[in-house]
Amino acid sequence: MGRYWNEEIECMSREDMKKLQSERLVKQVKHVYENVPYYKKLMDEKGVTPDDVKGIEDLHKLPFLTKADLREAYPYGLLAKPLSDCVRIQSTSGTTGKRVVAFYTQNDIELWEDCCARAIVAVGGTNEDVCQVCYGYGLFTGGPGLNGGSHKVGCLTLPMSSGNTERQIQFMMDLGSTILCCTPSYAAYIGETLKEMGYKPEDNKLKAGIFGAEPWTEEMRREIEKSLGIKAYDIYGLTETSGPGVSFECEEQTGMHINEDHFIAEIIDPETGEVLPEGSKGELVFTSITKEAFPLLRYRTRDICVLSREKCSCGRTLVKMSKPMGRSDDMMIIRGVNVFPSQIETVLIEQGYSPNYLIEVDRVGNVDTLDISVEMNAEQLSDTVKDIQKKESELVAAIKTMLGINPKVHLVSPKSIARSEGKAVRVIDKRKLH
Ligand code: DLL
Repeated sequence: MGRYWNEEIECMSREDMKKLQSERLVKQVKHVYENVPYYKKLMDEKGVTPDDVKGIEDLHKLPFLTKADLREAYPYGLLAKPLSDCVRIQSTSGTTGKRVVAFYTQNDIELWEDCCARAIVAVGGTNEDVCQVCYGYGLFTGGPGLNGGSHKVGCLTLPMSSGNTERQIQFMMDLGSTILCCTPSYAAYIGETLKEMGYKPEDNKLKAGIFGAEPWTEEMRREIEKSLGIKAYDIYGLTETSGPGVSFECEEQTGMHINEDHFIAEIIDPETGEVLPEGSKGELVFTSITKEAFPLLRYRTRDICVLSREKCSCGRTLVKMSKPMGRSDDMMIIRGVNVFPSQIETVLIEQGYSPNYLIEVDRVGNVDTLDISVEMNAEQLSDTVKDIQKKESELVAAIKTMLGINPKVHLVSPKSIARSEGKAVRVIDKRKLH
């Protein structure tokens, strides 16, 4: 098996890719206009017709779709195919607002799984591999997406779903899993549990991990790589555009290649909606050009990142997105300062702490408070109260340097912060509850 799943597409010249995207976009806009009254209305209000879109250079003429539109159109309002053509739904956990329900035709599933197959091959996966999928199965897209990709590549697939960590480890050891797919926070937890069970990183057969579905830092990548003895790769996606596999990392590990034959990416200013030049940091917007049942045009992801067309050593020409630096709606404004949880995570790991922490934001009187609980490691447990206070002050100083605001830091005992088997909850913002 080669280095690519689909070399023709993954290494296509820019000119050919633009042509392919343009053809598909023109067709898709027509399909949506004719079959989705909700989007037709948005286009009519903006005075755009399918005839105005002749190629990707006209993409900016189309209206945006947001999560609010998804809520309003819930559940069937953005469906572009009759239900008789749809074979599956997937959905988000719905922790914020109404859940998102996405629909798939059989062809949509094929293309989605194909995207996941590209991600698996990009980390060195072949039909010789044993691929352990411990993303959740069910409504969440992580399990079904990577499961489908793994089948396509021909890996022996372990459809573990999330949870039951000791059983995960037993299968990993007994069957010799070589590729691990789960959230980065769960990967860190598996690493921690392996160590507790007396295993060394070289005791497992894992070579690569495909970790995504939540933000994670470079520092956390290094931690996971060390504890599992693997290379850790990022994968990105969202339910609205299919699930995992919208973009994936290659051996260079410097950002994720976007599957541009299926998704056109734009970066916009989240405040004004203006399209920003390549290389700018802003909100990622996706247009699905091949999806049949649930084809969102110019969908605002709220994820903040940067796109890069710098030549990649892997030979792929697909544009790369940086790790999302947070979501425009996850960004906390604390005492007027923009704070992303990833900034705090970077400091914690740099200072030698584990990625187990909880950020609590509240407002007392008119003043925002920022409390960060961080687990001590086992060695620190024997420290005196004075030592612990000193370490807390050091962390306060380091975080103050990073953010410009003073937090309260509490070092808590190991294992006292709940571990996550899926997406980790890192922030509790009590201000929203008042
Ligand atoms: O999390 C799909 C997925 C499953 C991606 C498995 C990767 C692996 P949703 O539950 O709809 O879908 O959440 C989508 O999660 O808008 C991002 O904010 C965040 N996200 C996804 N991947 C990453 C990543 C899946 N690699 C939302 N880094 C997205 C940072 C990510 N954030």
